[in-house]
Amino acid sequence: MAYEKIEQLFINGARRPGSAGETRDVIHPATGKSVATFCEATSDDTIAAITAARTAFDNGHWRSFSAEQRSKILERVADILTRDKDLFAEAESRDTAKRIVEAHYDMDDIISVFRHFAKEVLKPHVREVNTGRENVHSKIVVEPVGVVGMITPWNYPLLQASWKIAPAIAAGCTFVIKPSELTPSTTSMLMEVLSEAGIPDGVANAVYGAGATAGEPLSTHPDVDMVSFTGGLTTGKHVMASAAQTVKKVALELGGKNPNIIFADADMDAAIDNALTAVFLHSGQVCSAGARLLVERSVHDNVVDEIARRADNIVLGSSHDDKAQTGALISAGHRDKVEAYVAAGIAEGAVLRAGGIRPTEPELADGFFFRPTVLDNCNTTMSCVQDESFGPVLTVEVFDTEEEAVRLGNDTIFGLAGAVWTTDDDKAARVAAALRHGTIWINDYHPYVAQAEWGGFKQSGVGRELGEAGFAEYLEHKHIWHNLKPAPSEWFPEGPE
Ligand code: TXE
Repeated sequence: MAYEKIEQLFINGARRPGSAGETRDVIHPATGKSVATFCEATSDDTIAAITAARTAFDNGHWRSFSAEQRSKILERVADILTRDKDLFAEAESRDTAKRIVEAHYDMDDIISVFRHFAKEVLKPHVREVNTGRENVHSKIVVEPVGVVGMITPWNYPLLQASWKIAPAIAAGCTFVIKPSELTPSTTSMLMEVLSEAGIPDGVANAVYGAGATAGEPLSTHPDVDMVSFTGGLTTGKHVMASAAQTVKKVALELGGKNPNIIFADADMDAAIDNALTAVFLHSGQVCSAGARLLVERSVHDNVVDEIARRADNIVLGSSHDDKAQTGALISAGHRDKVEAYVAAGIAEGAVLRAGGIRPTEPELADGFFFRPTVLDNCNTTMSCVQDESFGPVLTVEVFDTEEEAVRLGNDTIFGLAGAVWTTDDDKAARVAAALRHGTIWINDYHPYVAQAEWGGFKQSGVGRELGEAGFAEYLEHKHIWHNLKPAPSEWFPEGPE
């Protein structure tokens, strides 16, 4: 399939430029050069997209699609994405500078997400209620929430879009999505796939551009029933407050500050190797990155020496460089933020053990690269331990007891994910139970599957994506009470004449 005009907005099944005629360049992070020019939506354009989604929801055609039909559409989307996987992976890696191999892994995950919700929608969703009364038939049915506003970030652009779009289609919702202004390509391409798979006009709409203009109506407009947001904490709070004005349903995934706990009795080769992947995968631009290493004092020196040595050996490079092990940060502004975060950590007393600098290779000079960084001697009073860097930065803290490990692991406003490394299964189970994070890995880091819920405790968010709960987010539950033998209730009987 030729993906044409993808730089234009997608509203009511048609491509169109932004009404103000403005555009924005997409910058390839590994070179700093423009690789695409997308149309910029005004807030009026987003409102037009919301109106299209509202009309498509209210006119009844899409709602007449059965669960089986919606399931077939999702399977078809997965098939088309499989067919066009290379095109999508190229586009994703061009916008994000992630290695092409990682973009292919993302595509496998994305396809599995569509297949998961294709199955989820076929499960029975009607529940009979035993009211204890004769002559009453009572049941709970599910219905789509309605029009969903979706706002997504730049680190896993199509993956995060698919976590929202697949369940929304499964449920029978209509939607408007605004991908990050830094990485709009694959979300725009997906609109063509949805049309090819048989989604009616107006059900799926996409607008591009700045959050404060193109994104804002998705949390404020009264025709939007739910807003689902993935991104930073500050913007997430703003979206939630805006959505409160019209009491929208809100789903938020806001990142984390995730503890990776290594006990002295762990399989050290596995623990150290995975500690590197936990934090440096995709240059740390992962909401579940294991950015806080908590290590038992007796093994601290060996563990940190080895992690620092291996961090220094990580090869940075562009997406098609076979030797590269990770890539650039998303933007110059984001690298500035990561550098400031490292400087603040050092000023607060952290000891720099690796990285902390931009790479010196001339071929990387134009990209937004930053060396994998290890900050030792950290504690929970430091901003570098509490704030999300969202870059390739590991902070190291020590602990002496299991209780202390748990206390430190929970000493954060976030609660997205964490891991524990030990050969003692009972200890692992106790720690997993005591950590207040949405995903806990035992002797592993990072794997997730579409069948399991994903989301955060505390300020990491509201609601869940994936799994069964990730489908339920897009459903309303309706109780239907059918009195089979109607009779006067006689609550207010007629009084005496
Ligand atoms: O995110 P923003 P940014 C974290 C990470 C990062 C920080 C800031 O710590 O350093 O967030 O990143 C849209 N109304 N995460 O500035 O602003 C915006 O256009 C509606 C964690 O890139 O949250 C984009 O589409 N939408 C995260 C989306 O919100 C608005 C992944 C996310 O951008 C808006 C990325 C508004 N008023 C960053 N303002 C994760 N959880 O994985 C902005 N947006």
